[in-house]
Amino acid sequence: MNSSSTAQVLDVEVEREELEPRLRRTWQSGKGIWGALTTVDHKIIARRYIVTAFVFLALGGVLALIMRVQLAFPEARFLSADRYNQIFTTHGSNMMFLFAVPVMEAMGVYLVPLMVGTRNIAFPRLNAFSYWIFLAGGLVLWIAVALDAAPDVGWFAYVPLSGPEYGAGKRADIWAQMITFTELSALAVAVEIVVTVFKQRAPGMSLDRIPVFVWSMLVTSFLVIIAMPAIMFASSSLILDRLVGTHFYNPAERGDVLLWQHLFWFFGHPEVYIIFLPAVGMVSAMISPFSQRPVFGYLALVMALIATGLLSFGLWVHHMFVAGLPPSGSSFFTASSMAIAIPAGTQIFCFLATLWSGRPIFKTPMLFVIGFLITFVMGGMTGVMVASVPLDTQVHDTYFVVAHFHYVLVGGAVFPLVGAIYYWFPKMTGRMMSEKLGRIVFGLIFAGFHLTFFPMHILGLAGMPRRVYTYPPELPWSGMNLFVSVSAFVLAAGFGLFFIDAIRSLRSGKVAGPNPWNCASLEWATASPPPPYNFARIPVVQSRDPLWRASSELPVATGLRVDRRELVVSSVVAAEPEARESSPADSIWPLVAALATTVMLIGSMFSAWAVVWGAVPIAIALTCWFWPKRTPEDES
Ligand code: HEM
Ligand SMILES: [Cu+2]
Repeated sequence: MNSSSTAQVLDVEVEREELEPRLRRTWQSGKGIWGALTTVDHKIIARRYIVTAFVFLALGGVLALIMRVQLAFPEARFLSADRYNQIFTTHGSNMMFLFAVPVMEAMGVYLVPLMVGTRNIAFPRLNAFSYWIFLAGGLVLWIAVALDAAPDVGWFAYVPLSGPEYGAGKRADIWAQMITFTELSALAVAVEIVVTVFKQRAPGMSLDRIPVFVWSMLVTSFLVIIAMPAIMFASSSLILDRLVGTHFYNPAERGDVLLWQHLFWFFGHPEVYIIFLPAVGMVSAMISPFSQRPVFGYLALVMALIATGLLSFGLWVHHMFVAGLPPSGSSFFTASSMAIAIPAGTQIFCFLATLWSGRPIFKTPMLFVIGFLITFVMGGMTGVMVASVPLDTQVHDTYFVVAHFHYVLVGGAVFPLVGAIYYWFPKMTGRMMSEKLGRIVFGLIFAGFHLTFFPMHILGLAGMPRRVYTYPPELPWSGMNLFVSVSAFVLAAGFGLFFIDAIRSLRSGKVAGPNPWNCASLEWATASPPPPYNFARIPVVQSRDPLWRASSELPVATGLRVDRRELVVSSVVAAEPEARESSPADSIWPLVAALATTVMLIGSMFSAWAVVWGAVPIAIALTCWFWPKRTPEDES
């Protein structure tokens, strides 16, 4: 990045008070709009990702409220059947693909480099690219909503409904291409996180000293890498069926409808762990400082994360119990679905043991941890219930299932996430959120959630099917539906207050020091918010809880250049420093490449030739992106 590479300046050569200003000059992103478009700082990109994902949460929440208004009374005419189909499809797809997965990845993009003590994420330009692609995918879906052309095929878009025979217009193509956008961006982030964790850890952070949150992001990233190609293949082959007349899913031409379900759920079940495992990591991070002890059972937790990851690929067929399976298949997938309760239970016991043997302080993040424990266990129980074929046959496609998966998704991931925002907000912004409002937010969200979703179990057992836009007054469902709808507004009020608190605290929150909660992991060893170079000197790790164990000051490593962006590359297992590597400078090409990719992907909904002609600008952008910079890459 610097042309005068002959005259190296190492950090040991500059005066103490000169070090930080010089590092800042080297690492700071540009000013103004140009700086914003070219930055490769993982913190800036992650903040964008998080804010965008929360905007999608709010939009998806508005859709949920609209559905609940429609369902409050029998035979309501607030929405047409067609609009209702678009809305529940967009709600589900948006929540899964534009909110839950990206927000978890984004927390990883922000926190993993800080937690492992490095100066930027691996492949920072790819990181910039992934954000732009994600944004484009989100815009595609929401513009379709505004144009009354949103997908109406459900979040799992089963064929033949989504195929060329029944799915008219471009609705299913929009769904399929939104998948391609978001999975592309998720895959990019997963690769960055794996490489950051394996090769950029601070000296001394051997595998058994990695924070549990970092482990959880590592396992999640592997799940993404293994699961997402299945859905990208599914969505692309669906477009091929629709656009150029292939027959992947057309039984009349020897295609296979069930192939769709297998491909979708081979991705779709691990997907819920892609959302849940980072949440386990967040809970592990939060529960330790607020119990004033290291988390109980580090090894058990890490093993449980890995076991959950592996098992999650062996149970996708439980989503297809009513599709007609051979009995041996049903038994196998019932058993494996129930088996995953073992690692999940292990995690819960570790958390309970941490609480039991610690001295808990009930600050807002901790309240959400408690909310998570209660709610997730309830969702897990109904999960074990629907893993059994006879029961699932009864409740399949009823509101019992809607209740079950919101318990695990909201209880298992959104509660920890909101707690995590309260917890890491001071690190990300330098200011605390309000403890007083935090308690009200928790109360509204927790009570609102259970009042909304618990009755759905009963509605489901009483036979109310999911994905219906209305129901006749003779059926015994109306009172309960009204109750659910009113409760949904309590829940929404909780989220509204949460947003207000976050925006208000940005400007007027209490100023937080570097480590306001007295935590042990490395992200708290630097300023809040962290400077562009993260750490003035790279910390050296000697234990699992570096900030609690270090006697006086954290030991540091030196020897990196300050006149160009450099970071330490370390060995996979022991994290011994191996080399210095230059870290890429800011660049506009990731944005240009993302725009070119967007044009190609949108064009390919209309003509297969878009892939051919669209490849040209992408190739040009990538060539400029990777143009050699004539700096020696690595120095040992
Ligand atoms: C904020 C409160 C929420 C409310 C009130 C709510 C409400 C609903 C309702 C009523 C349905 C069923 C629609 C139908 O079957 O006719 C539904 C479906 C769904 N929701 Fe939510 N939801 C909320 C949050 C979330 C979150 C946070 C997620 C994911 C992280 C999520 C994921 C889904 C999915 C995947 C579906 C299935 C869509 C489909 O059937 O294709 N929801 N939601
Ligand atoms: Cu599943």
